[in-house]
Amino acid sequence: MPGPNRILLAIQGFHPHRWYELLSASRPVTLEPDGPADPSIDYAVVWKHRPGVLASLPNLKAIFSIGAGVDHILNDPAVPDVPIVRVVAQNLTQYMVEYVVWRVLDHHRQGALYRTQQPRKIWHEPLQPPADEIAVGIMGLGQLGRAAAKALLALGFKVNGWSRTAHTMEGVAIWHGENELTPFLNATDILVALLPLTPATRGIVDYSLLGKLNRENGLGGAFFVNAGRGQLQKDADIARALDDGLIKEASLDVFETEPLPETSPLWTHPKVFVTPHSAASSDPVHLVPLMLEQMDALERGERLTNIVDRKAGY
Ligand code: NDP
Ligand code: OXD
Repeated sequence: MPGPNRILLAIQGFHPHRWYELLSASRPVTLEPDGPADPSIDYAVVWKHRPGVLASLPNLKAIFSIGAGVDHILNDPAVPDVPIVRVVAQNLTQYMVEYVVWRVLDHHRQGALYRTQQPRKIWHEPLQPPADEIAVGIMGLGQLGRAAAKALLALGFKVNGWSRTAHTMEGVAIWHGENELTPFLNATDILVALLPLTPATRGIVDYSLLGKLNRENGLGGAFFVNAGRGQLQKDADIARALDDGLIKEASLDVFETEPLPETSPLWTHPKVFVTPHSAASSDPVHLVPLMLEQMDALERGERLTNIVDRKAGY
C-alpha cells in the first residue's frame, strides 16, 4: 500500500468539516488557509479555492474537484499544470436524475396550476397531454445529461439532446454544435440545461434562445429547467421571457449570483420554482473513497480517470 499523501483541502462557500473528517481519517490533511507553499502537499481537494493558492504548492500531483463542474477551478488563471479530476459518481448522477425527472414531471403534469387551484378550492381538470407528445431537450449530453435522458425515455417522453461533438444514443434525437442549436430548440418543449460553464456556454440561455423553443404543444407553452450552472443563463432574460410568454414556467437550481440575492425578482416570480443549487449535492461519504482510490492509483503508476480537458474547459 502506498504511503499516506498529504492533502490540501481548500473549500470556500460552505463548511468543510465533513470532507475534513473523512479525508483525515486516512491521510494527513491541511486545511486552507494553512499550508501555502508546503512542499509536502501532494493533492488538493477543492471547491472555489482562493485563486493563486494552488500555484504555490511545489509538489502538487493532481487537483480533485468536489463537484462535477470545474469552472470554479479553471477560473483561477494560476492553476498549475497538473491533472484536474472531476466528480463522476453514481450517487451524484442519481440525485441529478431525480431532480430532472421531478421538475420535468411537475411541468408536464401542471403542478403549478394545481398549486394555485387548491387554496381556492377549485375542482378543475385541465387537458393533459401524454408524455409521448412532449419533447424534452437536454443541453449537455454528458454523464448527467445521458442518465437524465434515459430516465425520461423510460417515462415515455420524446427526448432530444444537444452536445458539442456528435453522439448517438438509442431513442434520442441528437444535434450538435452551434449550427444545430436552433433546430434542437425548435423541436423542444421542455428545455433542460445540463451544460458545463465554459467560455462557449456562458450566457447561452438568453431571451433569444428561449424564444426558439416550441410553444405549440398540449401544455400551451415552453418550459426551462436549469440544473447546470447559473451563468449559463441571464437571470433578467428568464424573467422577461416568462413575462412575455416565451416560456410558461422555469425551474431554476442555479443562478448568475449564488446565493440568489434577496432583491432578485426570481424569488417571488409566480412562475419560477427555486432550489438553492441542491439538484445534485456532492456527498463526501460517497466521493471521498473515490478520490482516495484515484490518489492510490496514481501512486501505483496507474492512470487517473475523469480528467478534465482543459482546452475544452470541462
Ligand atoms: P460532462 O462533462 O459529462 O458533459 C458535458 C456535456 O456538455 C457534454 O455532452 C458536452 O458535449 C456538452 N457541452 C460542453 N460544451 C458544450 C458546448 N459549447 N456546446 C454544446 N454542448 C456542450 O458533464 P456532467 O454531465 O458530468 O455535468 C454537467 C454539468 O452539470 C457540470 O459541468 C456542472 O456545471 C453541472 N452540475 C450541477 C449540479 C447541481 O447541483 N446543480 C451538480 C452536478 C453538476 P460533448 O459530449 O460533445 O463533450
Ligand atoms: C457540481 C455542483 O458541479 O454541485 O457538482 O454544482
